[in-house]
Amino acid sequence: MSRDNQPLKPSRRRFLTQASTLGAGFGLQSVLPAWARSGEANSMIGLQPMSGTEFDLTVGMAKTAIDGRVGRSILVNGQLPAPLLRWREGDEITLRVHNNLHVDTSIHWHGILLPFQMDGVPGVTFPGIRPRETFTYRFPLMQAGTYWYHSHSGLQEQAGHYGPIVIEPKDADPVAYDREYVILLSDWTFEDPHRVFAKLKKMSDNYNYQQRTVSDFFDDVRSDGWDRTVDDRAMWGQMRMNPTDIADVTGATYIYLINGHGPRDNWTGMFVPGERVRLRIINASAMSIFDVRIPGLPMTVVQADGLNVQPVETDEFQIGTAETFDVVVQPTKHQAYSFIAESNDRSGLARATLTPEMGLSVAVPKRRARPTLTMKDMAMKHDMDSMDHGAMDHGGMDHGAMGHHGAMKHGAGPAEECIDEQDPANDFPSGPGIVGRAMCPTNRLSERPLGLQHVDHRVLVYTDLKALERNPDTRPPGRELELHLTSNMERYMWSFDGLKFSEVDEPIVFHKDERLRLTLVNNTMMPHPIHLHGMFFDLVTGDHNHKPRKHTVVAKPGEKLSVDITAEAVGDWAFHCHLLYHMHAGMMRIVSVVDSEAMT
Ligand SMILES: [Cu+2]
Repeated sequence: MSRDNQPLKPSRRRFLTQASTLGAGFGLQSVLPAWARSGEANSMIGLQPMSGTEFDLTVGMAKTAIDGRVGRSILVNGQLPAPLLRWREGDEITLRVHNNLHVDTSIHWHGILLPFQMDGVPGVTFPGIRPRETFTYRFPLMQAGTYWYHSHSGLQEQAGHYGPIVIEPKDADPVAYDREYVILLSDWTFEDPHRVFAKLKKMSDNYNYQQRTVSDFFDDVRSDGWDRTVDDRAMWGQMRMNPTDIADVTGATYIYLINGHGPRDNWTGMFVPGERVRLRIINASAMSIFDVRIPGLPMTVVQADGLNVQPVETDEFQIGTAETFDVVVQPTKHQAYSFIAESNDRSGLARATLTPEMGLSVAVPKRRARPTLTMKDMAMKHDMDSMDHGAMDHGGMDHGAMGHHGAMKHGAGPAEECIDEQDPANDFPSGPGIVGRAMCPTNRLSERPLGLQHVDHRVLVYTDLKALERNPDTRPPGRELELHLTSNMERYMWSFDGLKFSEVDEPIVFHKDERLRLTLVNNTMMPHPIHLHGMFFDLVTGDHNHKPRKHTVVAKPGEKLSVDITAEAVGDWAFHCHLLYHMHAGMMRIVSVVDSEAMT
């Protein structure tokens, strides 16, 4: 099939039909930027980005068609997602951001190394952009790769204020490919994001429609036996937790989008069999962690968070909120493939199609069984598969008392892996913001993510990632900082060390040019994608010179992981969980990189 001989564009035709049924006055046709439109002739030859060194971006609000319904969203230059910005490493760029909203806005350039005044976090690095005002960002590009941008004001990101960035390398790209697509994942709700947050505050498992039922109970009995099932149930009940509590906000309210297209809109990218197709996959969602696969097509991961990694082939990977992964696929057959991004709690999925010809049909796999948390996710000694229930004392296992009871250690296994609470060195903060402590946190970087432990194909784990280039700083860390991820889930309180952002006066201080190790201990039952602005994390995977370097790292439940950081960039930087409502609830800090020599 020739590139010029593109058949009709069913997806676009349907889109226009929807637009006319929804009312002609909304200007819906222009809402999707060209790069995000599906099955277009021009998508055969690549994306239509905004490129160059000078950009004007206008933030506004308008009605938008999403998966056949009308919602109100925040648009940049009238588009959802916001325009693809295509930059070149080494250029200095200027971006004038005009605010047409009635409230303040901002743009943060996620993963971009720049002077902190250009980082775009209101109250941390600049005052924000007032209505009708313009803020001019200007910075040099010192890196290449796939990144994204989004509002750092209130809950605007949930309402559509996000877009992709591709920075072309100034030297030859080590990744070979014939065609590329940006695949930007997001979660859309027709509810007002503030209402979503208010509902979470009122009842944190509001969107968890997947709680286990009586029939689940009898299924469990059939597979696990009566005693085990009753034990398991009683235990979860006494902990006042829910083993299906994987995500706070779920497919009960979300539609999962790819390039602004819902599953019905079915974003479609074309290929010629035999081509190497690079997919730049960005998780621009507010609250969702996705499991990504293309059934029948292996994916070679070549980049993570914008930086090249040694190519590694896999069949599925998990992408945390704000992470990016670039993969290369090479479909050789004349057939269509489904690109599937399933939310990690299995409450919904985003789907797109890769095809050599419009109209080829391909099955969308059914959603898989929802995962359930195990005792390992609580950082207890054993998971349910190996636990000796007979020896456990369930009586004292109140969630509120988690970690303050000898029974939590179960008496088995090497004690040194668990925390000795008698040791004053293991002091743990207390207060209303903390319920629960991981008593036996473990490094889980080589483990498959929750929900993918038992799938019968290859799954990427963090320790598979190795930087393509030697790490720029291989000094051993001079000091270590430990930070606890904490929560009181029932009250929807999320924090570091038990204190929410508004309760903390002091920043976390890094000293300029020091190499330090930051250790994160996740005392909560949820995975948290933790993001530091302005600097990369070198993930401590055991590799010496080729640690994967990331701007966002997902800490699994009950996990203790470390990252090494070179504190190069003087200034104040936001450091937070990238689940939007967790950040909003207070899981955030400021990191100040201080040049003490300059001060003396
Ligand atoms: Cu979080």
